[in-house]
Amino acid sequence: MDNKNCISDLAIFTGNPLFDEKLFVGRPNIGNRASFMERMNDIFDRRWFTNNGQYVQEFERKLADFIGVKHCIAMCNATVALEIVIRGLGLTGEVIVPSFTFVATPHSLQWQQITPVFCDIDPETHNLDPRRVEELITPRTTGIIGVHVWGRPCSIEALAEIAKRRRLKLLFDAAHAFSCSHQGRMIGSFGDAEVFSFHATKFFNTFEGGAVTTDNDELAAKIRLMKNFGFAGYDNVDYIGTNGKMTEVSAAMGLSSLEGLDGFIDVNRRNYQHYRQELADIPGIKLMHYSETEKCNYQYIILEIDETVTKINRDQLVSILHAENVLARRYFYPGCHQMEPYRSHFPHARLLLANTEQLASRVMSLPTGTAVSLNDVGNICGIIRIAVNHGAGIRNKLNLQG
Ligand code: T4K
Repeated sequence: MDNKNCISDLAIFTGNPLFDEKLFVGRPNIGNRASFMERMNDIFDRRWFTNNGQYVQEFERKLADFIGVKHCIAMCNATVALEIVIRGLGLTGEVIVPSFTFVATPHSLQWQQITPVFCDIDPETHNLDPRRVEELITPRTTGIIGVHVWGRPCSIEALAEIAKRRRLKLLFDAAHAFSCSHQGRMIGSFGDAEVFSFHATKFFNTFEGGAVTTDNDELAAKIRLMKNFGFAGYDNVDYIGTNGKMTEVSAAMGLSSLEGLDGFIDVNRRNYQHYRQELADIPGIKLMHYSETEKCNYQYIILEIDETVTKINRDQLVSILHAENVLARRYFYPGCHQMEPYRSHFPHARLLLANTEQLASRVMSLPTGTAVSLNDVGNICGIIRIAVNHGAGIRNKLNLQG
């Protein structure tokens, strides 16, 4: 379908949004509704709601098989999963992380008095730059957390080589990367462990939820205890623990999402390809590329705006889209190092994070998923095309800050 000319300049910037309903980044996908309702009835009938119930166990088995890993431990969310695996791995002192990530990544360290040391990214991949990682290692460093930003794998081999040589633990925050592969092997099977998020805004969700995957038997056993207060049987606590358990309702949603997985990815891929086609010839707008040889979930539609070409900057474009009910987002803005407590702890961090700062000022995310149609994609691209064509003129018309 060719929507390139489907909206005219006159259709937008009228004061009345082009879209009647708001189009969100992060609108949840809903898997097999009927099977979810069946499982819900079963949960009520059996009155077993949490604490390692049968749906959690089934969900864990299915995920471990899907990823090809020995252990999958389902959790209440990825943030708690990160906190637990960080503790399970025995990380202390300093851990190297990107600043270009969701703030949960450094918070999961800081929460337990471990210092996140922010490392710059490669501007092409948006992921940790291994050369910069090496420079930040000190005698206090105990680990590296790579984030597979947008579901695109980090430089896994380079990070693994550094971690091995410098005797550091290697953990991956795979919150964005469920159902993605690296060199034919599923994300979730690399490093000492990986952590997924199944938050409602992820293309694959369990309402709230997360999981740790690992091939390390000892670590898996420890994490299982830690997510259940450290209980190793009735009346017997072996470790300090917390409550990281996934509920049966979330697991039921996860099983229904698994049934819908291929459909979600098909829709995401279709939307992505349509965005690519529609945006291809707009100067200064670069759509982030997904590998054609690996498995991808296509859940993020990421644009980089080169304002020296577009004559309109990222924030102005986001405002224009918002005025038309397209709720584009600035992820990850302004970069974790600019958020508290990190801004106060490391006031000069930005001097070492030039690529992060630059990317955070030019990246935006557009709506996709099953709530977004091809026609919507065409119209969103139409708004972007017109905004870029008009450049500064539109700035005046909308009375936007110059
Ligand atoms: N590591 C990384 C790299 C991550 O990206 C994340 C989470 C984590 C770790 C931690 O994972 P979890 O502990 O959350 O499992 C959202 C999510 O809350 C967060 O899970 C996600 N990353 C992050 C990138 O995005 P916000 O602050 O953008 O959420 P919010 O409430 O603004 O929602 C985004 C949009 O989604 C809204 O405009 C509306 C739409 N929405 C949201 C919800 C919850 C819906 O349409 N329906 C919904 O139910 O953080």
